[in-house]
Amino acid sequence: MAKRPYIVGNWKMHGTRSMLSEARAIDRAAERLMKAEVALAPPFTLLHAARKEADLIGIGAQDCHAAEGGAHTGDISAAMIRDAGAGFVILGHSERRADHGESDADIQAKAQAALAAGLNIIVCVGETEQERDAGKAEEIVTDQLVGSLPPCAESGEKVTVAYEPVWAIGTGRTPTVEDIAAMHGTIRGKLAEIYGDAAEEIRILYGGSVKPDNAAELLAVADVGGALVGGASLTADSFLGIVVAAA
Ligand code: G2H
Repeated sequence: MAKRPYIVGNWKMHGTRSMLSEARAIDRAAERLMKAEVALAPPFTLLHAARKEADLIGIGAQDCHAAEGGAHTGDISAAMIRDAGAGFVILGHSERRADHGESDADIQAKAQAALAAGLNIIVCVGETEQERDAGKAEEIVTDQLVGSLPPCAESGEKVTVAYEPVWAIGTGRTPTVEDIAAMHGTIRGKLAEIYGDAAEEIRILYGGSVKPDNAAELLAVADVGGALVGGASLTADSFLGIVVAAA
């Protein structure tokens, strides 16, 4: 059965309490835009308040630690995220891979911890511009999938993959629709190898400079099951422009 498109806003390191009004406006509109499944990933500091402000849309975090608890100053566990009222976590975003040196193995350990804590996961993969120019995009992405995804998932429903070419993030540049279709097809094939039939339930999002004016075209590409949106998710107006394009 075809699933609703999944539109996820990643606020990154943006947002103080004054931005909760945007979450509230998105939540209110989501009620009449039920053709899409809508979610926001604010910073940790806003998770609990965002959950209270917005009770229709999904609320998730942008990272978690792999351990259940312990001496990890400054880190947040999957159970803490769940306790704050969130239902999912984004893992392996390229900014975490680059800024924090996260390896595929680190991300896989976090993915397993998140699932064990009852969170759904969105695992990000994507090649750099140099890797694409060298003709290695598919190899890099499939290696990231094998290395980062939990080897077993009780249900594909709990796992989402986001394809985010690094060179398209926050740059205003996007791949051609043909390139996105080809990569999503490759990802779908690899997911089937990893998970068998359960792979069919896994949505593959596209991320990287999704805006209200290109969303309809990007979301119409074969096997694009939604979008992971950064800059354009920071105001309700612009994010809802993308949600409307999806619905
Ligand atoms: C990619 C995306 C959100 P932006 O990082 O994950 O950000 O839409 O700003 O390119």
